[in-house]
Amino acid sequence: MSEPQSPPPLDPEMFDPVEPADRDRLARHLAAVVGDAHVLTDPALRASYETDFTGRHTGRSRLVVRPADTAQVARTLRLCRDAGAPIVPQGGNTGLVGGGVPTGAGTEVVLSLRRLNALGPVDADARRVTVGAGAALAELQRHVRPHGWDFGVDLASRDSATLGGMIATNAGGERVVRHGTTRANVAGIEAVLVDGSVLDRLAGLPKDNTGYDLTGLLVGSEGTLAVITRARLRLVPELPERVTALLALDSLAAAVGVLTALRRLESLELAEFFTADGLALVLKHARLPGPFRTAYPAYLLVECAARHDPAEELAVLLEEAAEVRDVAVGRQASDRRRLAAYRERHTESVNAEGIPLKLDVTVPLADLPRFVADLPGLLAGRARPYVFGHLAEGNVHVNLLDVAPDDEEPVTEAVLRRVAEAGGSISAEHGIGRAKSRYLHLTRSATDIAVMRSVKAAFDPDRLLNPHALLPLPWEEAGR
Ligand code: 2HG
Ligand code: ZN
Repeated sequence: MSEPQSPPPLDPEMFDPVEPADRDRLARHLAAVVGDAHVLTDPALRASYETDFTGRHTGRSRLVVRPADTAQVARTLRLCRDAGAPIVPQGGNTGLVGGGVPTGAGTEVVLSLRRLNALGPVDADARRVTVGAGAALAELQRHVRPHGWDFGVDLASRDSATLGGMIATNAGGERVVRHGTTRANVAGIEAVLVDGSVLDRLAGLPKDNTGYDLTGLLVGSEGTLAVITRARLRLVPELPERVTALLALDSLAAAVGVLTALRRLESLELAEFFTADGLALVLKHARLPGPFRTAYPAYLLVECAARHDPAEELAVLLEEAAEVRDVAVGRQASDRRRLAAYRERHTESVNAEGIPLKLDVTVPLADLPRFVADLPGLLAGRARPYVFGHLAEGNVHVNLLDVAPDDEEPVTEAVLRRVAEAGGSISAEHGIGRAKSRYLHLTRSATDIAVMRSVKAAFDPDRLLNPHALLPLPWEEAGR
């Protein structure tokens, strides 16, 4: 095996430098398909597509193209493939692992799906709705809720996160405890392959045993296999009666204990944890009043939803839970939103302190309190940690501030190795993107990765679709 090398800024073998004449030719051809206004070559216009929400993952694209429909996406892909131009598909640009932004090479075309935002009629008979990849989650919620239906996945970034991006990353979010991840809520997909052909699995029949599940394969494929253009989504009944409670606890172990009891409630829809440090940061940056008179080491935000008011069953259960030190309850929508804000505003509050190193991981639930307690030792003063997340799935969002550039890799490796040793996953819900591809081997076996490589080669033999995301690059493998 060759000696470990440090990653070069761009892979010289993969991409030829782009001659200005070629750059112009591709832009001109694309403009003929999508219109001049939707091919962005000016650096100022491209900028917001080239940096992620945290500012950590940033790059430079060859151009940004914004097709309006599936046919335009198909023609765009064909033109890019003929020009040998790598493509980075992008939705609402709310990803946190650099999977939707270009590298620094200036060779990639950012393919924004945001204009594919049509929402089809709510099909109550089938409990389905067909949506464009570029529709934002909040737009879908506003579309289906008046009809008495809801989408089973919800996220703090609902106003910007697009459904195509959520599908491409198999987003999880806050309601997985009840409805599963995005994968469980997608019935069918339409996607464009790198050669411009359209893969139509949109029917999403409830029963259809005709071979490989191509829809399931594309969910979570992070734009590396095809470009998702439309999806047929499952709907769940919109439940009118809701109660939210913020529980104050002495420890995360106590939070796990209370969750075990809460899981007996069919109405349980949300179980989110955070700690005293994170709450202090939220109070500071979001300028919110504290939820309790004193601070507690750990907090659990729970929500129950049902046809009939679930407040009583939640209250009975909480009265029996000796671990609960204090409770704040919200029944009205405004009170429930106020309580949820203590958890949902963590991301922006961490961002307000600096550019975080984000490690979204799963650890087996029983190990979660010990994992969090071990973090300071693992970090050895190299970072200021904030942890919060989705307790029921053991999903911890490890947010690290003040990490020196030289410490980023050793710190990431130390945390992810600890996760792997615990039998967890190095990505719970944000995906692998560019940030974690070199660590994929920690929780996926060599056989897994070989199969994934074969799948990638079958869909995208020239490695043009999101080439820096998900699968480790050759130099990353050589460096192990
Ligand atoms: C959340 O659960 C998101 O709020 C973002 O997944 C997590 O900011 C993060 O690390
Ligand atoms: Zn999350």
